[in-house]
Amino acid sequence: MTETLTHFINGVALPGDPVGTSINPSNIDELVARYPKGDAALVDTAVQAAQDALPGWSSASPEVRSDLLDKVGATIMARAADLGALLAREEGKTLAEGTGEVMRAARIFKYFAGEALRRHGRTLESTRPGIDVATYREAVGVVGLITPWNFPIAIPAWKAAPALAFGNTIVLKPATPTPATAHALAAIIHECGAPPGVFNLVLGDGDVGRAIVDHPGIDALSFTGSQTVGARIAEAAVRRQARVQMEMGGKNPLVVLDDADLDRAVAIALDGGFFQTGQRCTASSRIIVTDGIHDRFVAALAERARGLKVGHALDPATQVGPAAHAEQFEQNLRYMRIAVDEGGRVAAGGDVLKLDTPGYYMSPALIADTDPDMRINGEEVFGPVVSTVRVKDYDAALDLANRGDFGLSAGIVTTSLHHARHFRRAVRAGMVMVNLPTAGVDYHVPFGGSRKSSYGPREQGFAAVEFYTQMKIVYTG
Ligand code: UN1
Repeated sequence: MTETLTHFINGVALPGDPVGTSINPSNIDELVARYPKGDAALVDTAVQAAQDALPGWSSASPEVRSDLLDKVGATIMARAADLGALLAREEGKTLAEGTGEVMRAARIFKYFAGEALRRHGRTLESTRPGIDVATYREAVGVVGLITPWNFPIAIPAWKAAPALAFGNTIVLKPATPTPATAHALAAIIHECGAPPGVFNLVLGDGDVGRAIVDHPGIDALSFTGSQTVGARIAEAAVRRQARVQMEMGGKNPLVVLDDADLDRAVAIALDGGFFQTGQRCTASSRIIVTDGIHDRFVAALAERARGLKVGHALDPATQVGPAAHAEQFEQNLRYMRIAVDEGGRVAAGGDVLKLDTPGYYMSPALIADTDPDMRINGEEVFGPVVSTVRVKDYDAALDLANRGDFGLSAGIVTTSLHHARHFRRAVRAGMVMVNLPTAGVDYHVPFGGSRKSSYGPREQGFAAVEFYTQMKIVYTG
């Protein structure tokens, strides 16, 4: 079934010439949706609608906002099976991963339904007698959300839910490869009674994103995507003093020490490296292994990687789906060639797979015996391609973990309390995972990295209020 999508502007589903196509990466002969592509003029209309809706929405009772978010969460949850299947068809993650992501999106809305009611201001004692001092948290204004294809419902949810909870209005531009999932979310938000203009969706390509970034009516920008695009957005935002928050790439190290439980270490690496086809900014893409466990670990991980069932996202037996789109697929294969040319040894996978349906399938790849300076250890691949580096001890592992431009998530697998505690403090990353995969985070906990991975206040959980509100300080005499 091919859906025809619309924009959503000022409470109206706005059709257009459906020139864009969303393709099922598990079967590229299948069209998931056709969609219209917006332009700068349409972004301007959407921003205008969001500006007009702002006074009403930001001053509405928090109960009104909470009720909307709760209803959106419940509706997503009730339709999790269908939405999960749509997501798996459009993005290529497995049905279980797709449904899990939909449930995450639902729970994010429910969490922020609670946050909307919470009191985020403070009262302070004045140094002057008879004066009251209080801080309030007010909406920032119209927020522009630019979201990636790898979490096509959870990331729009984790930006939109706090934005709405705290009284902002929204213009969302979802990633080009996954418009149908974002459209389904927008339709639910409207169906649940969002007032016209509170939540606007503009579909399209990079020019829509740029029009949002450069629009003087957008007060804040939240972006998740590549570092290159993010750097440009930050510059443009700072130039016109718009608030900006960005989540970008990672080259997340997973350190495996000699004293680790081997089976556990392998299971953690398998999950962090290959699940969701490695298409997570938090993926464990470089594994740093100490000498004493190295050979056993690499052999066991290679064997498990070879055993993973790659297939159509909707086949319940599939463990690893296809790459989400052609460009990503080519990038995975390009990095395979780069790694081999630089001297890496392919311990498993990396082959293009011809299955029953034509899709972007490759076998999960483990590239062993790599040198820390190889490009495969510095650049984000965003696919099921994992490298290993051998080091002599913990100190060398930590040193390597701290190299590179990124600093999103870092993991360690060890039974040593001493090393786990030291790593937690000394590793340069926004998130540290001890005996857990670097990817896979809770929906109610702050999220974000350091260095080139993130910029601006943290997303999610109790931290989301920082970005989506501005503080007003009131003295009363
Ligand atoms: C996760 O690891 O559960 O785009 C979430 C991404 C991240 C989210 C990862 N912003 O991959």
